[in-house]
Formats: sequence, C-alpha cells, structure tokens
Amino acid sequence: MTKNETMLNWVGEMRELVQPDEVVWIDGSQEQLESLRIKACNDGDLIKLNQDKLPGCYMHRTALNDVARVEAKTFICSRKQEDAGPTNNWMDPAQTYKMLYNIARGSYKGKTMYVIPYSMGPITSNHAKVGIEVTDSIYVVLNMAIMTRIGKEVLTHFGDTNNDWVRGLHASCDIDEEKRYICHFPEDNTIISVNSGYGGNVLLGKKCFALRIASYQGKNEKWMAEHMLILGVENPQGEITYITAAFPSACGKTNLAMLIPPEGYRKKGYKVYTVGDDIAWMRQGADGRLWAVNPENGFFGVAPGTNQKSNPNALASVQKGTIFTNVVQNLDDNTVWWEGLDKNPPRNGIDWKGKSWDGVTAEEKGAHPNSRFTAPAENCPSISKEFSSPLGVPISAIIFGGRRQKTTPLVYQSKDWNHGVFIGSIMASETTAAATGQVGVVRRDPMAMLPFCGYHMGDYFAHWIEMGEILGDKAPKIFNVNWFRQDEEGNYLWPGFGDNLRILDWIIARCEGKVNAKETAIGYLPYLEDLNIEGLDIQKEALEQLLEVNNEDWLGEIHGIEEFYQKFGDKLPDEMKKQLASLKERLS
Ligand code: GTP
Ligand code: SPV
Ligand code: MN
Repeated sequence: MTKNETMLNWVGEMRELVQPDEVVWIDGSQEQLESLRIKACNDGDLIKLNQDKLPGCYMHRTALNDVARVEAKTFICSRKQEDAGPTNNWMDPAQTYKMLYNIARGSYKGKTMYVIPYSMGPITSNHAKVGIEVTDSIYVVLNMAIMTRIGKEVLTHFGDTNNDWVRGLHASCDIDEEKRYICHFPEDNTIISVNSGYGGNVLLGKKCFALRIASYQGKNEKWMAEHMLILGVENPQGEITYITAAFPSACGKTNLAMLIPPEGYRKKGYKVYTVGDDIAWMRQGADGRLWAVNPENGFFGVAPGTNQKSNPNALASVQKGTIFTNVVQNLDDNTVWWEGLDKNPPRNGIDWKGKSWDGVTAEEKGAHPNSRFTAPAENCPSISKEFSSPLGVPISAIIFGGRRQKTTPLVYQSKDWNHGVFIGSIMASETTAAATGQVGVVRRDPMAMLPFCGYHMGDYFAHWIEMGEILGDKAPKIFNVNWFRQDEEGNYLWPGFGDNLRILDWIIARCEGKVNAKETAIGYLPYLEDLNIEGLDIQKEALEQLLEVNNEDWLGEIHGIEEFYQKFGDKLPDEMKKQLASLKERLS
C-alpha cells in the first residue's frame, strides 16, 4: 500500500518483534472492515446487535480489570526526566523500550498483525498528521475506523518520502494489569501500549497521539493540541460564532458540543453545530485569528446519562454504525441499555461483566460508569458543515470548566489572555470514572490537560502565554464555567445541558462587546439581569448563589494553588506568579 521506507522498515521491525502469523494492512475498504466484523463476532470479541433496530451496531466487553485510562501506568519517556515535568510519570526511554519490547516480544504468535494507517484531521488539511498503529485487536481496528480517517487514501496523500508520522504499537498480551504500560516517546514520535484493550489506552490516535504527542509537537511548531470540544452557535441573523471548551474527562464536553437550544432560543432561530467533542488542534490562520480543527472522525462518548432529554443528538448518533463498550445487553430484543437511558431497564439482560442481569431487582449497575459508545461523527444531526473543512473554524472564545460543588461561579470572564491562562492553570475538578482511581476527589487539572500534556506543564503554561503574544488582539476571549455548583442538600443549582446555551449567549455577547459585566476579584461576572432565564424554572436565590464569589472561599483556594504551583519550580512562568500574587491581593 505504500513505498514509504520509513514506514515499511518500522512495520518490518515490529513484525520481527511481535511475530504474527500474518500481516494485514488496513486499506479502509468496506469489504475489509466487514470481513473483520464477521471474524470478531466469530471470535467472541464483538456481539452483533439487532440489525433492524441498530443497523451496523455491535457491542464489546473489555476485561474486568481494563475499563478506563490508567494514569498511574501512563508515562512520558522523554530523554531528560525534567522534560516530562512534575505532573507526568517518567521512565528512561532506552530502558523502557527494552522492557516494553520484552513484554511484546512474540505476543502476536498465532495472531494477525493489523497495520492501520490513519490521519488525525481531514486528510488534505494542513493541520492533519499521520500515524500508523500496529495492533493485534480487531476491536481496535474497527474503533480506529470510526474515530479517525484510515486506509489507503491516507498513505497516498502522505507520500513515499515523508518521515513526519507517529509510530504506534499496541499489543494486547494477557491484559495483565501489572504489566500494563501506556508509554510515549515524544522525541521519537512513538507510542507503545501493552496489556490493555480499553479505548483511551489503545486507540492510539486519540489521547496518546492527538494530545500527548501532539501537545509536544504543538509547542515546538507553535500551535496547540487541547482537550477541548468545538462548537458553533448560530444566531437568528445567521452568524455563527465558534467556541472551544476544555473540561476534564466526563465533565460535559460531548453534552455541550451537541447542545439543543432551549425552546425560547429555538423559536428565535438559534442553532448549535458540533465540530468536535473531545480534542481541538488550533493554529493561527491567515487572518491572524486562532483556527480549530477536530482531529477525530467520531465520538468515543460516555454512555451513562445519555438520553433523549440530556443529549438527543448523541442518542441519534448511536443508532447506526456504532460500537458499544461495557453496556448492558438486552437479550429480549438484542439491543443495549445503560443507567440513565430510560426508565425501562431490561429484565432479561447481561451486564457489562457478562453476567445475567435483571434491571428491576439488580443491586449493582448494569453498565460500567465509564461505558462508552464509538459513533461516526457523520451520524450526528447537529454536525457542522465545517466538520471536515481543512481550514477548521475561527475561534472567538475559549472556555475552561470543571466539576466544583462550590467556590467557582456559573461563569466568569478573564481580564485578558494571560489572566485567562492563569484561570486555566488553576482549574480543579472532581475526578470521574474515566480514569481508574477514586471518584469525586477535587484535584488540580490545568486546562483539563493534567493526564494529557506530553511535556513539562510549566513549559506548557509558557507556550500558552507565547500563543497569546502571537495572536495579539486577535486572540479569543477566555472564560470559565461551572455547571456543577450545588446547594447545601447536594442538588445541582443550575439545570445544565441545553440551558447552558444561556451562558454561551452571554459569553458571545461579551466577545462582541454588547454587554457590561461586574468586576470581581476573580474576573468579570454577569449582572443577573443580563442572563436570559426566560422559560427557566429557577429561583432568584439559586441564581445569586450560582454567581456568588466568596472571597473567603477563594482565599482558601489560594493555598492549594500555591502548593500546586510549587511543584513547577523554575519552570513556572513569572507571569503566572504575578497573576497569583495579584489575585491574592484583590481577594484580601
Ligand atoms: P470525555 O469523553 O471523558 O472526555 O468526557 P466529556 O467531557 O465529553 O463528558 P460528557 O459530555 O460525556 O459528560 C459526562 C457526564 O457529565 C454525564 O454523566 C453527563 O450527564 C454529565 N453532564 C454533562 N453536562 C452536564 C450539565 O450541564 N449539567 C450536569 N449536571 N451534568 C452534566
Ligand atoms: C477521556 O477520558 O477524556 C476520554 C475517554 O475522552 S478516553 O478515550 O478513554 O481517554
Ligand atoms: Mn476526553
């Protein structure tokens, strides 16, 4: 399929290492993918679902010990430890290659080695980058075929002499937790993942390439790879404003990206378009603005909680050509179910662990909290007409956000770019089931990139500051949101989901200079009367609570920030120290 010697040589080396019975290059044809689906069903890796109700849909169950990203087993293997920084796990590259090769050696015996050429980003886009993933898992091949642009076309466009591509080796081995490693070698454009079969650990184009390796490339090449959704809001005049938003894993990116406007907005003619739900690659365009491309071609979304009311666009996206992972199988009609889908759990089901499950009497959840769907982007009713545009879309606002029970208000705006970078750098959020470990503990997660930044986070902050200098007055405005603030009883104060458009509306008005704001110690907040709450059943007191900035609480926050910042030592940009000092001063 290619004459590119750098690719052929590397694939040859991998073949010698893992010793498969045969090698199959994935050309991207429907015939080839269909034959792989059939094989995966025969092998028991996939279950074919009801093709009348869910055409082209399959489900898969991972091993019980392999249901989420493993941050403790994820490494940035830069030559110098210092370059990985204090927030990443590091191992020496030479020793790590040796260890990983020992684990992977001979592990494809009796199996087929699949070679997947893929493009992150529309194939002809200047933003796009190419990778090759070698895997022994058909599940990985079929997921990559949804999540990225794959096959012959990618190689043809890439050419025979180019060496700027990312090497990715995935070996399932024994799915042994103890020997599970997700390792990145940013200086070698290389990723090696062993002993896992879970999405974020093995779909190497996604977090491994499009964030960890790409963030490193972006620093060197002066662009940005971010854990951000991209959406467009069309107003009644037909003007579309594009926004990106960085929220940590399972904190609402997919939901916001596919938002359906509340009735009042719909009637006026507002529309929301989805460009991406997880990752944005952004660079300066010819007009000086920041332009964003979604490097992915599908959605690897959280299933639980997805329903007709919370996210109808996501639900519509998973009706065909979708792979479900770790959900409940309904044996009565061979469809799928998860907590929060509807109030009719199957009586005759199989849970994510593969055991029979009766949704009425069961005490345990049927679907894993991090069960996911892999759906083609083109299925999404709200998909933007710019989705595959090689240039991407121009960004007016960048939003940071996380899950915070208190302290952080519903929305506020930074004073300027560098203050916005500061706000991103002090982000904190309660952990979720997207990664293994304790759920619900607040941790610092700068720009929602803590698990995904492929180099020293202090240098990453400096890169953000530098991008602001490059963009100058064309830089997007920066905001922070919190949909998750709670009252004393633990109820969410803000309805969220579709109603989040009310906040985007204020954000856009701010970008256009159409609305005033109240200056507080932490930044600009909306005046209550400037939020459109028409048709919303919310008490004035709740809104006041949502918009409260309690200086005492924030002073408490300062301590945690200082502690976090200390980790970065000399690498913490002076600008961030200045920002912290002036916040402290404004608060007291
Ligand atoms: P990753 O794919 O892990 O990066 O996550 P994501 O950021 O795309 O998260 P997603 O949109 O899938 O949301 C995950 C969870 O947040 C689901 O349980 C949602 O129901 C919940 N959620 C999303 N938006 C809102 C909101 O506006 N309010 C509330 N209360 N919950 C929300
Ligand atoms: C996340 O955890 O942020 C995800 C899912 O988007 S995964 O692909 O597993 O990383
Ligand atoms: Mn994500």
